[in-house]
Amino acid sequence: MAKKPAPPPRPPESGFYVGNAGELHQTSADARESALTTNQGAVVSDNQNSLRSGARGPTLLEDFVLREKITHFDQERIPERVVHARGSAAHGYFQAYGDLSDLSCAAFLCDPSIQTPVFARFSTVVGGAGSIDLPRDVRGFAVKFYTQEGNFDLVGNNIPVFFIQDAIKFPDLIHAVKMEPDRAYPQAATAHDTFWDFISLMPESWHMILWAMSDRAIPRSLRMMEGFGVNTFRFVNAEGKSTFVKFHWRPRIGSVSVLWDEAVKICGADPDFHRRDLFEAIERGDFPEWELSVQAFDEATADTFPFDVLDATKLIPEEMVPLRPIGRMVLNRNPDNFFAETEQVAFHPGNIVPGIDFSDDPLLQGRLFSYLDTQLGRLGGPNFHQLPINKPRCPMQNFQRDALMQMGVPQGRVSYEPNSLATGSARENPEAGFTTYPTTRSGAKERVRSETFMDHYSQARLFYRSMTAPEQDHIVNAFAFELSKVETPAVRRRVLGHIRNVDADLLGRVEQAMGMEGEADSIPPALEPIDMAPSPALSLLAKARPTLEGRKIGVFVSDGFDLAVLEQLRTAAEAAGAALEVIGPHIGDVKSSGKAAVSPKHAIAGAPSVLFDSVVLAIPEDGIEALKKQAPALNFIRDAFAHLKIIGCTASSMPLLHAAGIEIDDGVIQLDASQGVKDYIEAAKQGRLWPRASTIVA
Ligand code: HDE
Repeated sequence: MAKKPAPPPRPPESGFYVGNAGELHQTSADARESALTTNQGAVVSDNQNSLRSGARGPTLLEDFVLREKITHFDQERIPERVVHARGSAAHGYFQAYGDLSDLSCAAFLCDPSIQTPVFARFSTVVGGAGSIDLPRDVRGFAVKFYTQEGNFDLVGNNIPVFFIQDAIKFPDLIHAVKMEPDRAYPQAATAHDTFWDFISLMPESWHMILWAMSDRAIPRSLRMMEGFGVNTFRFVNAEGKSTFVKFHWRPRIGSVSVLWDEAVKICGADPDFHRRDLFEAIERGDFPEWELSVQAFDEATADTFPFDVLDATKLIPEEMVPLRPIGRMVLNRNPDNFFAETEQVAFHPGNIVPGIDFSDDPLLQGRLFSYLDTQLGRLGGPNFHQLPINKPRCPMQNFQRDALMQMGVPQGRVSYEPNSLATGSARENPEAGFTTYPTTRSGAKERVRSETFMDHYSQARLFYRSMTAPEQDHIVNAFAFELSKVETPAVRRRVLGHIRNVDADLLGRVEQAMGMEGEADSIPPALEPIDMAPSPALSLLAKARPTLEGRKIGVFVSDGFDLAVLEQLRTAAEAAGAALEVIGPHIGDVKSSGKAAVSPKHAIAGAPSVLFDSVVLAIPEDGIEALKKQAPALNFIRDAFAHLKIIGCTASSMPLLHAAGIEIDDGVIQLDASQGVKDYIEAAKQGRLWPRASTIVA
């Protein structure tokens, strides 16, 4: 092919700087394959300057390159999700442990040799797409399984119950919790009048409220969250036998939460804390992993429970129906493009495959309408299933045609069924096709709530009483914090009235923390709550096991630090499954005592200790005086201590601890003592030093 003449040299007044970023423009027609083009395929000759009449003259309307580029940009945003707008996601796979055919005929659950691709999206509920990662909030935990029999979406949360019993209350709940419509604040926060006003008038929400005030609502990492299907589903086996199931996800590295004071500070230091954590863990090959279990029970067993399994404000204590592990999910690949995948993924609890079916839970029944409806508006029409992230990975064909953004080019003259003109075209299949489980329930058509849904407080009480002492303290503090932000005293008093129905001890503590002793309203419960046996499985702390897997250690060094200690620490931390990050007084290289240069990942001013699970101070003697005068360094230490963290410390760094006003305790481990690094790692595996909470309240 004849070569096009090279473009004229760019005039110096273009004014751009390429630096060492490589060639800015191509010079030969051979480069057509990688040439920058318009959406119509025309190669763009100049992506820096719009077409104008003379170097200083007006821009011309005929500049189709400019207009196409700007028009596309103007339309870049699509409506964000009305709830769960802020999310982070990853690809991976699910693999069954064995044969589940006694319960379900779903192929992906019955064959352990099948690796089913998945896409999991975690989200907050209350804030917008650009809001913070650590508000007090329930987290979405949605997984799309691209099974060989079609897509199955398990669209759950990190809390096993929900605020309301009937879908018709969902818009009210969400309007109440979101920013108030006249003032447009607070963004991503439950601590305001409209939320608590609504809650104070909705006794059914009280079990969920206890969870929302607990540590579950401020997880340390998306990788460390439990997940739940919340609604009761059915498994159906090949013989047509139905079993009710509740879905549970358990993270392999344990479930951990941050403290409220940490959450508040993390939101300032790194609003993308969870998103970054998930992305970076996957990039470094530390793949998040969850075990999927079910609680399986038949209808007769369900009838013996003192609550209704169709009521999504109730859980089934594991002590009553144990978890049966059925497989595991590993997330091992970050999305290539946030918008194309994380933003455009369309979950729908109605996406099920043979072997899985719905229950009559009225919340679930409403959800089955809502998700498809919301996708139509958000993704602009009924062809969103053709987007790569939503496409099933098994063969898919039918006679649905046309509509906005049709990306396929269907062939032939037939677009209906039955037909005799297109032999071999798609046909229904009564044997392999999805058949709905034939329930027989029927009744009068009426707007009514079942009597079996009327107990609103017993499980809230069960939850509170199943917590360890620190977890109970956090619930008390959370109530006091939230209600102190409520401006209307009558709402506060009404909320206290519900707390009375949950637990008298809790009421006393919250009233005292708020300075509102004796002010609780009297709210007669619809049904007198019962005392259930505590369920230790509900407590995160009670089931925590010592580990540093997936955790992050921040090591603060300055010039002249001991490289041997850093290397020992790194080896020990990595062997324990933790990531170690070096923090310097600045971002430029820091020199060890032997003059080895180390590049810190962070400068101290941008790396408060809230970003780490545990911290280490490795400051040489002559570095102390300067740091004693620096607030970021002192706050780094004070916060680590107040947040009950294990602090590793070289002997030379001790004066800095003293300068920060720290009283040495069992959670401060001297590293250069014999076995120091080993002792530090063992201590750090415990997470926090809870007894320290008696001397300092964060
Ligand atoms: Fe959702 N929910 N929801 N929800 N939900 C949505 O669908 C809805 C509920 C959950 O990462 C929306 O695509 C109703 C419970 C997750 O994309 C919308 C009701 C649970 C996600 C919707 C509920 C969830 C959503 C908004 C009351 C836990 C994010 C955007 C009956 C089991 C999925 C969208 C993602 C998203 C409706 C209650 C989980 C509006 C009507 C209970 C994880 O369709």
